[in-house]
Amino acid sequence: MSEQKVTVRRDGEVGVIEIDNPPVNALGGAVRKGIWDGLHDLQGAGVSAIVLACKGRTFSGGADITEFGKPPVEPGLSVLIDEIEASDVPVVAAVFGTALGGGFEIALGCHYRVGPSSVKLGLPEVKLGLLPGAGGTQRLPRAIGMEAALPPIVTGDPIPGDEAAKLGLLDRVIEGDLTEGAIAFAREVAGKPVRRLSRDDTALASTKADPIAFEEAATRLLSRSRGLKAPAACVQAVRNCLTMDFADGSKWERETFHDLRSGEESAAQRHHFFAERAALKLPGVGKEVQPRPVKKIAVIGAGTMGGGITMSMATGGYDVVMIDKSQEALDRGFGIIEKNYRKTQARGGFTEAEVDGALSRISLATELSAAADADMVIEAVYENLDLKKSIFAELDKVAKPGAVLASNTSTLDVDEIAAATSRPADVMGMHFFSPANVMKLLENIRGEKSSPDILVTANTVGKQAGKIPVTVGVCNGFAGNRMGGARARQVQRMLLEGAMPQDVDRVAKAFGFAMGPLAVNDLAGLDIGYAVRKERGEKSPIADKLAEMGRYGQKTGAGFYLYEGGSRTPIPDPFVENLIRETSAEHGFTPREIPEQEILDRLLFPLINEGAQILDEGIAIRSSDLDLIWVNGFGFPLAKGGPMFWADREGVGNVYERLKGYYEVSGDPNLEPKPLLQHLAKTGSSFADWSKGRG
Ligand code: 3H9
Repeated sequence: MSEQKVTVRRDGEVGVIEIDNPPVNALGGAVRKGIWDGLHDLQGAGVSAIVLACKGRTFSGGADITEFGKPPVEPGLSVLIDEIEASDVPVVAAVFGTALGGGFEIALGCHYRVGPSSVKLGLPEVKLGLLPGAGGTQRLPRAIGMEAALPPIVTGDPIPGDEAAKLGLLDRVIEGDLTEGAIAFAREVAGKPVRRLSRDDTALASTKADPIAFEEAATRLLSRSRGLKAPAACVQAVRNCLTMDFADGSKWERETFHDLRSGEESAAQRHHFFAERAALKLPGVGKEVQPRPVKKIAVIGAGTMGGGITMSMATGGYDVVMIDKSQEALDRGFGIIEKNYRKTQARGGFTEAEVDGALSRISLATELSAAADADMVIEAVYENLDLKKSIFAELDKVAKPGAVLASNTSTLDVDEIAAATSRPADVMGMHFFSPANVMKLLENIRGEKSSPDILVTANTVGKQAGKIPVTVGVCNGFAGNRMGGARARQVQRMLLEGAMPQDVDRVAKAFGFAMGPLAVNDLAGLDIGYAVRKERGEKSPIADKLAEMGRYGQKTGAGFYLYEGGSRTPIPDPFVENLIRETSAEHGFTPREIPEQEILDRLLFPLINEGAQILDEGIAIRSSDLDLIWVNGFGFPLAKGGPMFWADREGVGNVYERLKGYYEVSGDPNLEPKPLLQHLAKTGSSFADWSKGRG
């Protein structure tokens, strides 16, 4: 088996070990064994240098994540890398595409690295809730210094090839035939003494002499790490270079890697890695379905959503024409876009050239006819079915054949919108979340007649624009907001039963949400929810009363909480507490103190229960899609993986039993367990099991 994944050959005095393990040359057991054997065979044959090369589209995506949790297979990656580094003949890594995680660590164990300027070298383990576990935190600081090594290790963002060359990580930039170039390089370095990073502390000297700048950078990086364990472990691993030698630092790294790998946070983050990739697979849509080519996108509406969408698309490299009826609205919208870009630039999120480039790709127009040459149109006017239908009828006349016509509706029936055109197969929903230039989630809505290739196109465009696309079907609120609606009803019910807003929000925050649901309501504006309920004929006694009093939340200085002097800090308000008690009495409740566990359950179970129903109805394809939606669009803590993943870890049977208990005691129909939840509980199954094989 190892022969198939790794081949060994000679080119004169130079030995070549070549990995061939599609799709990303992950370093599974067979690959590691193949390299190990190849190294020893070539050393035994007396070669003067060795090139480590890879076939396919990329050098290596690192350790095989699918092997995690399975019994270890020798040789381990660290042992293999140490063995490569110990070689007396120089080993040259021929890197291209991406060298990530263990892939980069193996390249750091080699004595030289050569490759094109387009290569990306990175240690993204932190994004999987891990730290690099095969010497990366010890060798990278010894290669480029602790301060330069810290950000890529803590953020997981890769180092581009040209920067790697400047840092001395790439010993030669080779733009032509890489293997040939690497063999030629290997001939040049053959016979010269090798530099082993593990034994060279020179680059650590400046931080050892003065660690202040390092510590400041660490504090800055950790302030953005959402309290996750892995970034803090990454910092500590690098910091260990100050006090530990390579062997002890590596031991600490390896042990911490194993601790993190067996923890819940990493399990949740690995779940997300695979969920993001699964979400791009649509049932019945094979690999042969190609996206339509998209270069130019028209965005209709220069308001908050239109502006945010325009930014995302321009950042993604698309030419964007933003269309609005009034020049004034366009100028205002463009002004905000420019300000947002410059603000991000000032924080180091974009370079000046990137901002200039993005702004130069945006044009403005007051006529819908400006959408005529667009490959995709995204309508983002306010939520009104008649208005949207009239725009789509108009678009039908001006848009070129084959253009994807998408509505950024958050509630309306995409099929009705599609019916306003003569080409419903080209129509779908693309539901962005506010602020659209920041929020990662993109709920792509598959209309009844949407053709498969427009769904693939929307996924491709979404990814290119830095979004996490998830495809769902048409229903009221689609997946995310529909689950949120179920939770909102339960929150209001808990207030009627005796909980105060601060009680509910405290429990939500302790679970890991950045904000509690009532503080979120205040942020979004209580008038918004009120208007939606009115249109649907729904009621929410307490929220309705507050909205009717003009207490819209943060923007009016009062909602469920008070906000003093323009501050965003919610202050519990005795007036609201009284109002809640009165309303509770009006509805015949006897207030009680609700235990924190019950509050938490009743915050999470409605999401899970409604999620189960959404899956059962076929609105969402698989449970991991709902996790992506809630983590990336609704602030569900990443460390907990999402509501459906959390339910699986908690045990669907437990969730069902507790939910049933609350339902029986309260008689609240919103708490009645849905059939799929009951079915999984009764069969001892999980949402993940149920989702297997679905697309
Ligand atoms: C690590 O290295 C630990 C070490 O420090 C210590 C060890 C002791 N394993 O993303 P794509 C699959 S941890 C297994 O669509 P792209 C992926 O699921 C690892 N499978 O392609 C997908 O499968 P499917 C640190 C992997 O071209 C297919 O390959 N490394 C792995 O858009 C194609 O993937 C990382 O975190 C893997 N390591 O992007 C890097 N990687 O077709 C993770 C990918 O069934 N990988 N797959 O859906 C990536 O970032 C991207 O995959 C990469 C290619 C940039 C490489």
